[in-house]
Amino acid sequence: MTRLLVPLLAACLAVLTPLPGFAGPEGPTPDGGKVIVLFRTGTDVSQRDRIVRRAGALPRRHFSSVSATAVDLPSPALRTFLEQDPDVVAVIPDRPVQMHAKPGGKPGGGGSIQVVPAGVQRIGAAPGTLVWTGVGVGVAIVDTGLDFAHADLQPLGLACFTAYTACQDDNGHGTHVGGIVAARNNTRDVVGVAPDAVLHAVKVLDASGSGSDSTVMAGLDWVAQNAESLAIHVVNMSLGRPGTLDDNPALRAIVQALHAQGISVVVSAGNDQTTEVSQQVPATYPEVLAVASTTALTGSNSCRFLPGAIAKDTASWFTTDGVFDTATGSGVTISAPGEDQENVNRGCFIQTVGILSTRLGGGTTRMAGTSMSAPHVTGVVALMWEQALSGSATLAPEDARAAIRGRADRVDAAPLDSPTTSYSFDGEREGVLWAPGALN
Ligand SMILES: [Ca+2]
Ligand SMILES: [Ca+2]
Repeated sequence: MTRLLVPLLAACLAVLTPLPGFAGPEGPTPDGGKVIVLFRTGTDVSQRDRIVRRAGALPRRHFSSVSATAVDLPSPALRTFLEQDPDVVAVIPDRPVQMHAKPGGKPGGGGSIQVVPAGVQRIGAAPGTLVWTGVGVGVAIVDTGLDFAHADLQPLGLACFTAYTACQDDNGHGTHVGGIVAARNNTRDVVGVAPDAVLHAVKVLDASGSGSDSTVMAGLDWVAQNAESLAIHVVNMSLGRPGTLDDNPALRAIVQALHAQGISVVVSAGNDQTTEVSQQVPATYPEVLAVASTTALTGSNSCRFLPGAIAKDTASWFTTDGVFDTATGSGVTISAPGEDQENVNRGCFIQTVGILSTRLGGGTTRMAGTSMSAPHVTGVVALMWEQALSGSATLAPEDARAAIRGRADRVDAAPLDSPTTSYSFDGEREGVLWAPGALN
């Protein structure tokens, strides 16, 4: 993964090129035939089904937490029929959603010696340093699934959800994210932030790492219905799309329902450094903990135009950021490692060294992105939950946020400025996630 670096000298100004695979601000175009129909509150499933079919459309999925149904429109004209129904509030596009990571470096291999990843070390969660390990805390990984055969994730929670045909990961992203939260503390591969937490696969993204608002809503619906019986207290969503706070009121409503249930929803801020978190869904929702990316370690530097190496705790060149609004709860809650380090070569390109975690098929691999930042926070929330439960208490999502923000490391100093031309300081140095602080 490379990127042209900032020319600190005007003479070597270089053209910034977007990386393949990182969706631009507009993102993919919605499929016009796939929509989400929002109904008046209280319109039950049989009514919704009847209304959709009467209009000549096909219901794909009825949601439980909200009065909404995902629908296929065989012809665009049918949209008008639906909109005319007095029980229909709105018909909105079922917009595409993407995972927030790309491979960032060579596979890490597998093996007989357990590595403590740099991100886990940076946030103060290396094995043996904390009393809590996530025992008894369920975590929903809303992603591409989990690798049920991975030796370093055993045992996985058996209850799972898929918007496709199986809960098994067929991409690798969900398995990597899951390993950052809870790779086991044993003698192999890696170790996660909360190695004894119970991971549940909620597969809402396909083999290419893509889904849509309706697959995400279906996954969150399943979490809302099953959280109590499965002790799911934290949801990780390392995904999103460009959007606005109110462009899908039904998705927002499900997230609000989870928040009201006392579940912390942790979301990657996004991998588009040209946008703010307020332009990313679901990261912009005030109910979620949006997480931006920093480097865990100081990189190497062979570029003679750069005065020094890119230090640890620097804002990642790709991260979406945006100041936290204490009045609304919108904005980046905290930064956490989304890559090990950024090395700068002689051509002044940045080479991202990704986070080491579990790989689909076994062993380990590296990936980078805010997708990797969010699960560090998810793991810490799982640790905080175990601590709360040990005292017969619970942990309200806003209390989790306050503890994470209030006792972050290097507040007012980090994230350090990225030296890339596309970086602009968002006005707040919220600090880096610090597990020992959050745990008091
Ligand atoms: Ca391990
Ligand atoms: Ca910031």
